[in-house]
Amino acid sequence: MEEFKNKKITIAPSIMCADQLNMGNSIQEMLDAGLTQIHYDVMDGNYVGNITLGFDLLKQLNRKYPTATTEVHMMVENVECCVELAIESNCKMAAFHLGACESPIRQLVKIKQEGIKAGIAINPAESVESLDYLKNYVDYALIMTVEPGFSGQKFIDTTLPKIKLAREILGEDKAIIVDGNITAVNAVKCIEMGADTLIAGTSSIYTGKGSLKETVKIFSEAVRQELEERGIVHVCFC
Ligand code: S6P
Ligand code: MG
Repeated sequence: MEEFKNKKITIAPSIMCADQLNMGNSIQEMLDAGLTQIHYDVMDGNYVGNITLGFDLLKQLNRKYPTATTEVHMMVENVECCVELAIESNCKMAAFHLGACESPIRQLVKIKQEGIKAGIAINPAESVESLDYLKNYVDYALIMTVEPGFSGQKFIDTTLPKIKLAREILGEDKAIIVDGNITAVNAVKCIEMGADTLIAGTSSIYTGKGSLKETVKIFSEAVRQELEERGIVHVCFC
């Protein structure tokens, strides 16, 4: 369990699960709760059967909240076009789906050239082996633990060994984000496999019970306790 000592775990709130009618307040609430990495889902209605947040709003958020590490998750068919828009929005991290892109290396290079961290998103039914060919170009992998498109889905257990393999391929320095039904129990399973960033949605901090500060505290304590029960101590949350 030594390998987990002082390991940093990031909790990143999924903004599509926050109060979208009061977006400014929602962001401020996240920052006040100590959460600085903000997961921003862009869905185009083609790659997935849902339409969510767009780049104009992202640009405004980045202008108004420059301290937020906006991490955009593009579930879109036209990756090339959206990479341009992500760059223009001034986001800090940007990931697209490998299965949607014909020129992943070119797109990753383009993102990184702008000083933005570049990520590859991988669906539950896709393999992570391709990361071996991309590892020199990516800063992080975004492993979907549900199929993309909607919040409130059920965790797919067969994604767990993929997280382990992704960690082996990427080494210790790159981030591995897990996205979808990250309850405290599922979070711990993912951390044990090598994940370090938890996307927090309706399963954890947007439960409607209490303030965000309170739900974040409850969630991080629950994860800490689950980890301790497995002998993993001294993990820090940021
Ligand atoms: C889903 C999207 C996710 C969700 C998040 C919601 O396609 O990419 O980021 O917002 O998974 O969390 P939860 O806890 O409702 O599954
Ligand atoms: Mg997402």
